[in-house]
Amino acid sequence: AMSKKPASDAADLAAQAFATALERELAQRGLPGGPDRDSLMRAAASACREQLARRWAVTQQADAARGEAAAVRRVHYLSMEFLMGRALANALAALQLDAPLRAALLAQGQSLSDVLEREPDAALGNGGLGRLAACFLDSFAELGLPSFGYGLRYQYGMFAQGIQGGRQVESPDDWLRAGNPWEIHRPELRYPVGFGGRVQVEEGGARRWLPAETLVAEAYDFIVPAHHSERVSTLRQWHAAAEAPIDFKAFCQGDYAAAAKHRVAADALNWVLYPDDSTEAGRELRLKQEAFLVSASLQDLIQRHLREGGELRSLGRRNAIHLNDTHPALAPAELMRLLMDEQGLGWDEAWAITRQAISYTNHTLMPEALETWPVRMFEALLPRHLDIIYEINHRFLAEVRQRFPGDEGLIARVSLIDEGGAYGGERRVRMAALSIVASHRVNGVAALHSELMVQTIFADYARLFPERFHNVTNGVTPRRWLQQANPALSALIDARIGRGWRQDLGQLAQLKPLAADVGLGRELQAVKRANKEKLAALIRRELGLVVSPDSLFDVQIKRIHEYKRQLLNILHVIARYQAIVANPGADWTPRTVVIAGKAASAYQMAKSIIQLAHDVARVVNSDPRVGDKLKLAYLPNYGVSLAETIIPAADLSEQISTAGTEASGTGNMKFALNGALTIGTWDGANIEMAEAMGVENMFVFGLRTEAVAQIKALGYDPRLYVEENLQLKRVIDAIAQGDFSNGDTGRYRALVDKLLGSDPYLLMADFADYLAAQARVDALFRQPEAWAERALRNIGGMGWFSSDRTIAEYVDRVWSVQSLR
Ligand code: DL6
Repeated sequence: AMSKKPASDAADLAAQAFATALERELAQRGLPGGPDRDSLMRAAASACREQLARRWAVTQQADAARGEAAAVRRVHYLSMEFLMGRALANALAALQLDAPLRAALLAQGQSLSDVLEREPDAALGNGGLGRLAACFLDSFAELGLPSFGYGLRYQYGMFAQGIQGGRQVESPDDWLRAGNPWEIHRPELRYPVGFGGRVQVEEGGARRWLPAETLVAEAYDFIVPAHHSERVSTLRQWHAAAEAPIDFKAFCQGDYAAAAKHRVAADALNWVLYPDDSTEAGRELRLKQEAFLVSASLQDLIQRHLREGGELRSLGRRNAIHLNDTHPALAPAELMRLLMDEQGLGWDEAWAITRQAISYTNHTLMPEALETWPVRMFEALLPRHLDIIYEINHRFLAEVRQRFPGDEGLIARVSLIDEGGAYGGERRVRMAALSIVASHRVNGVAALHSELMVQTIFADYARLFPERFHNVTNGVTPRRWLQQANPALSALIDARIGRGWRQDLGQLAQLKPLAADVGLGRELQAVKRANKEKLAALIRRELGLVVSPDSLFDVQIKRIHEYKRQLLNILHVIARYQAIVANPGADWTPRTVVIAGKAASAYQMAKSIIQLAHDVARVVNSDPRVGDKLKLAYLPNYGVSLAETIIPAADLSEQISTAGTEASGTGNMKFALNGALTIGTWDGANIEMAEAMGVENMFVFGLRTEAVAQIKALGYDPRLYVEENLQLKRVIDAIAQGDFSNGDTGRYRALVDKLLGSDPYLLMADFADYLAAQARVDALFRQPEAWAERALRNIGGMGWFSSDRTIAEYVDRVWSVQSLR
């Protein structure tokens, strides 16, 4: 029964709240010359925050009041990453405060967009997995799903990327430096989280963990509003504090280091988001962070359940606990511990609750990204959890032995403990195995990924528990990725099919029959052109590089990873450059290639790719023979806000991972939604996108998954492809002989050797087909009407890729929540 306030009321409220907050800001900051943009941004955030807090209270009351009878099930989404980006524009749109605030700011002589720019990104995530979690929070709110997102309040988010001499340099992202105007501290929510110590066996055999160290988890709430109701969703982020901030005795004795010991331990835990999205840092601190997130979140959940009058028996029925990849995979062990050791349940009862509550999403097939932890680290940090994991394993393996007697190979493969074969004798806990065994549902994030998941990395488990494995294809929120990022395109769509797509993205299908409308195509081109001018201005500001908005904007933005094949893109740029230089008078389709992305700080090959991109850019961009025919722009410090400017300006979206390696991709969806055409492999969600929009509307190239496997099985030799293809040979030779590195032949030796040696991602094998697809791109771009028609067909086909649809599927197939709005 929640509804919007009439617009005039909202405007009055907003103006009042803003004026009050601004006064407070000015008083606090004492700015004699009037408010600066930071103060205005903070005042605007405060004005929103008050209303969000009110909506939060109403939402919580409504959820709690539904009670046992309504069988409401709350979803608890546990994730080490939430890549939220900025919040102000989203909050203003959701609260319908954008127009009144724009007016209030004008009165201060400021534009809304300039003020919005002052907000730092909340970059508490590495890439796709973290941004997906942020889109999900938006959909939780929009769908009215009773839910909590749970994460950590890192003091430093994803590192800031600078470029010096063409190389990536990392610096800390001090996003909380000026405070966070959005967070609401909840001092009443505090939970102890233990580490280390020993397990005591009590009379009657009960186990009790006596931790050596205890930290306290303090809650900070970040509120995410729905856009079409007064519902909100909550991201609860945990901050670690020492139980007693200083050891007073040690302090009085003058031993300040000892006095501050606990505080330092707590600070370390809050410190930093691990800047690696594919391989675990293998550091004790990371495991502590994971344990901290899980324990605090589950204690919070149990306490809420009991406070609302729930019985322990109904805990699993009333609460879904979702593991966003294996980072929170300690959850089953911790839930068992809390239910048995703290609440006094027996194993069977606790296990039934755990299995009923827990579900798990896998986000990658890369075997090196499957998280495992040394048993000795568990012994030292989490001895009681290790006990429980051993017991889960014991019972699970007994079951397997019963079903498959004598198959000890299977036992070794599925055991929750790797006995050391793969790790030089070190025994390790397999977190994915724990997640699967403890879950009632396991899902992949796109159709192909889910298929490969059960055929490859989880084949044994799929044989044991076929009913657990499902697919839920990812999606993105149309509120941020179309309405907010691309207001001009939104207005154009509104004018043709109405505004309903914001809530029901499927309505975009109404654009399909209009795709051949030349007038609409021209309007679309005009919108794109304006967005490209904005991006061109940004490129000029950032890089001092002038690019033409008339050129084809060809964009690849994502984490730098060999499997994502930014290197293939760069090889194409080099080939094109060489061809232009060889024949400058030919009728070239002008291109601006834009690349952005961060490399994990320890990932040398990815860093080398970044450097090569800069070296190639320097040569190409300064060659007078080339001019507007080709430019390469590497934009530094990629993040959510930068993506919001780049994506609406793209003509071409590069989604060129080796088939079978990209779990889904979500950038691919954002681009197509904004009218870019995709050049892509038959990988991840590209496949479902092609099917939804018509494969003829995508530039598909490259070996498919089966062919990749086959070629590898037959003994892939990349050199053969190079020897056969003169164009490719010239490209590789140019890199090897130092054409882009001032004659330094050593700089890219490792990179070239890998391409010619093993080339695990088959760049050499896909090069020719990629270039052929790029030639088709050129040809179509020269026919603006045909291009616009395809772009409209892309947009029209994207209705299914809303995160609202994704969440509705989770609700239906994974979380079994009956009472959605
Ligand atoms: O599911 C979200 C996103 C997918 O779209 C990407 O394809 C996938 O690479 C990404 N995975 C990660 C890191 N994975 N782990 N662990 O970000 O997830």
